[in-house]
Amino acid sequence: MSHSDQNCIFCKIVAGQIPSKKAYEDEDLLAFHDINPWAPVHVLIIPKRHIASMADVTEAEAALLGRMTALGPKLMKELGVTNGFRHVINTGPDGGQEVYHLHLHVMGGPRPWLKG
Ligand code: DGP
Repeated sequence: MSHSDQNCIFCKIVAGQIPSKKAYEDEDLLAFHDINPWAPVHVLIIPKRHIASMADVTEAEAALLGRMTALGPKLMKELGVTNGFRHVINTGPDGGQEVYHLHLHVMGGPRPWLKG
């Protein structure tokens, strides 16, 4: 699995070649606000390393996935979300995935936006 994909939008965000509104960054993870939010607060948490989708995740990525998942509540709290939030990962064409760099959507804020 390659470290980065030169055609990948999110790898370009990791590299600073495309600007983003960052919410968190460390050695392995980056979180930034979604450009097309579905909720009042909508961040994407991604691994910096290029992993195309959940279909490519193995047990070797378990700790990374755990860190991504646990970062969601911390960011929601920091961003003022106090009444609950939603974690979503879209995978593949039938899963509605548009960007093929693994990302966890974390969405919160007042509920009218939530249909499903
Ligand atoms: P998905 O359908 O799960 O692959 O969602 C991809 C999300 O990525 C979608 O909600 C919009 C967001 N997105 C796409 N391009 C950019 C970008 O250049 N910047 C930011 N901040 N978000 C992006």
